[in-house]
Amino acid sequence: MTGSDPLRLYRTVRLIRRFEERAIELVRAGEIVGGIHPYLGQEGIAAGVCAALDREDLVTGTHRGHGHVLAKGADPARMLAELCGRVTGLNRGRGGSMHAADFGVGVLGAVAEEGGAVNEGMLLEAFNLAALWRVPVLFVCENNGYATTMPVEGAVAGTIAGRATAFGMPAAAVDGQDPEAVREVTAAAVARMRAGGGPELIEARTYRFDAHHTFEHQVRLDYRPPEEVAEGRSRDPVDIAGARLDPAARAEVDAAVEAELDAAVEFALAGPHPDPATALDHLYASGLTARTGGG
Ligand SMILES: Cc1ncc(C[n+]2csc(CCOP(=O)(O)OP(=O)(O)O)c2C)c(N)n1
Repeated sequence: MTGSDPLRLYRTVRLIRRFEERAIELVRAGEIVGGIHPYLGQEGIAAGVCAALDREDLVTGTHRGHGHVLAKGADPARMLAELCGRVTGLNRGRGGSMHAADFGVGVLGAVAEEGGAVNEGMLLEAFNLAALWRVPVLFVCENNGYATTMPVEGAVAGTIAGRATAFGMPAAAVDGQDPEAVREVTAAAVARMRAGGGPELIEARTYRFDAHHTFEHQVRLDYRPPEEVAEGRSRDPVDIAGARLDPAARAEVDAAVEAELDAAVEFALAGPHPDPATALDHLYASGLTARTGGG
């Protein structure tokens, strides 16, 4: 489905927003161990990109990846159970926040190894081979201005788009706070790829509304001036998408999302934790078994 659908886009950004807020509550309650990297503020990108993809298209995400999994169509209840480490989770509670996968909706999994960050040589190697072999892969850079506490200006020489164009790949920049704009630019790139085109890059400019990681809620790092945070938060993808709906339709979506998440929290917390005796299960592909004793 690639046509414009304001209701669907709003529903997705609202679902991700409230999912993340619920997940933060569950971190505080000790139900999600280890914390999360909240996607708050960046919802418009996952929503816009995935609205331009088919179910069969494959996506892979990052450590800040809950929004990608939800926007691609995974069940929020099973995703939340995964974050809570329950056997009812998408990956039996073994992937958790940073490794959630759902092959059924084309989510290969989040990858928390930062090999794709724009200053890694690995990214340039991937760009080179993708361009050389004309692989139909869309690279989406969610430029939120920071890597943890490091501002992009202090770490990135040249431009992000320039890294792609150096390999002959088309590159587009888009306002990542506007899910419809993201959907449009993605749909155009995907159409070129389906017609035989090679890889492309989209740099979606955005702002991380919350902490790099929930651990930051306990320690003040003070790397972003309050005026900058206020300015960043003033362009909220939920409001931008919501303003395109009739207020009654918006309220209806909000209520439906809330009911879905109430049920998701209940489902997540009702699931059992994995039996410690099964800790070594699923570590090896079939044919190999984990060694549990000496020798
Ligand atoms: C290979 C590797 N080195 C270091 C880390 C630790 N780490 C986790 S998130 C992060 C910063 C990522 O910044 P960015 O790619 O800009 O994504 P953002 O957090 O802004 O979404 C780092 C260094 C990691 N996950 N993997």
